Amino acid sequence: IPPVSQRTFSIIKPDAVKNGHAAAILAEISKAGFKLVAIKKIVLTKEQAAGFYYVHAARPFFGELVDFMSSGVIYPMVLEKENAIADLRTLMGATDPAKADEGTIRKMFATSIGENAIHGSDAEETAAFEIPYFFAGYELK
Ligand code: DGI
Repeated sequence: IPPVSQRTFSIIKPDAVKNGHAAAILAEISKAGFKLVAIKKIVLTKEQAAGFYYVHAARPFFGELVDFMSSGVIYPMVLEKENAIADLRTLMGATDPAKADEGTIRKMFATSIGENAIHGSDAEETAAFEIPYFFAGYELK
């Protein structure tokens, strides 16, 4: 039975870019067996960041999250491998870097619970919203 490949969506967040960790994070992702399907470099407006994180709109940290995600350059990307969604979550580590396992991207590169270096889709439905939020079909060959 051939492996079934799956796509997930990820972002290298502004703290990681500012701290010079973008290339090292891409290297960890590559080492873990992900194919880089698409990547771009952008700065989000507050409106674009709020739209991306609309599921968190009622949370007390929403304002901080939107300000942070629109505070600088990010690298949105689409990654592909077998079991990509769950495997990227494992590679990322816990939301709070203080609770993240050794060897995870957040343990190595995150700043705090709010500024935690990397985003990864948490389910197939989430990836199905997040990928087209940032990429058109012609960018996903
Ligand atoms: O899927 P995750 O990114 O691991 O975590 P999540 O979906 O629960 O939350 C989305 C983002 O919101 C998270 O990466 C950082 C931010 N966040 C979550 N909990 C807190 C938070 N930010 C602050 N300042 N405080 C929190 O408790």
